[in-house]
Amino acid sequence: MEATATPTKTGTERSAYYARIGQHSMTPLWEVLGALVPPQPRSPVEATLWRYAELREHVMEAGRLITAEEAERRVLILENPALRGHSSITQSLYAGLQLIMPGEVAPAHRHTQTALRLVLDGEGAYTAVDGERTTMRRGDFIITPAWTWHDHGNLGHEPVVWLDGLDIPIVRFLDAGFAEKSEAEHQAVLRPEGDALARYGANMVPVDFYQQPAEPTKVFVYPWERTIASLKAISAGTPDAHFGHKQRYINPATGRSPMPTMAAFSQLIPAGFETRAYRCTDGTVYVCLKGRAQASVEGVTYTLNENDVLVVPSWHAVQFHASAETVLFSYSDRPVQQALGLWRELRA
Ligand code: GTQ
Repeated sequence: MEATATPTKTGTERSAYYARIGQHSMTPLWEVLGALVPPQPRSPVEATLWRYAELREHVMEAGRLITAEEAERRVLILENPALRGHSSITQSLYAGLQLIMPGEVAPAHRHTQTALRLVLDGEGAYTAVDGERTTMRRGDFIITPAWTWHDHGNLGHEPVVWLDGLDIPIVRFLDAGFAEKSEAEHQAVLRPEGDALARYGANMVPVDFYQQPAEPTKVFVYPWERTIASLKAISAGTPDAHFGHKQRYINPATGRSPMPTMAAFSQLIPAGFETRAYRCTDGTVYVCLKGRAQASVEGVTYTLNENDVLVVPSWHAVQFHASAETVLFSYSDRPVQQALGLWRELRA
């Protein structure tokens, strides 16, 4: 029996053919199949460390170049070296350092992108979300859910810097971005500070409150003092081999991630402890809040000091070795991957 036809056309013939079908906006799958359907993730994202001690002066210089009002948001984007021009730290996530000087206001606006803030440097700023202000203290993890009005201000005497984490690339990918500016520079204060945390964040909710699973959290601030108290108490026990002592932030009303598009975590790694190699499909942005650690990403070592930012791409093996007791905050697109049945992890 004769085998099925096995054309052996030359490269020239094929190229001419590709050019002809290109005229019809077609292209051959066989040239790209391996890249389209890889045996495992091959992220173009580069593992990268941003050292706050080196960045701080540049962030402060932005404070002399442009006002918060002019800029609307005075932010230096942390752009992955492999994704320059895309305003992305991973394919799905955005990160930036926002600066607000004493007396300044970053005017009220809202958008369909969700934001998280992690306060890094300085005291006296507040952020307001839908009528409630919260004072920003170092290590506080604060959320601006999609389509909520928000403005930031600095009532203190020092420059204040925080990390912004947004799902900008996800919303851009879906072409689902809407935004509007408020007429008012800052929104009216409708509730006293601490109201949301008291109503929704004390293991209770209002008696007639039942939240839909996809709705964002009403608790929009996760104070550092609570995070560190929890981690410290837990650290009396045995650390997990891959994480040390790692907790996942939740919306207390649903048990789900506080934001539908981004997960956030805090972990304490005891002094001298080394975590075992771990991979997951959610590329993750880590921020060192306390201590000092060596991170090894696919065998390349990075030293993390306070306020340093490290991005670990999807499916890259990561290990941490804490020189001193270390606390890491991190965020990723895990809830998106889990909702789509895509998320995987591998523990060595
Ligand atoms: O604070 O509203 O870093 O809208 C990027 C876009 C911060 C904000 C960013 C934003 C904001």
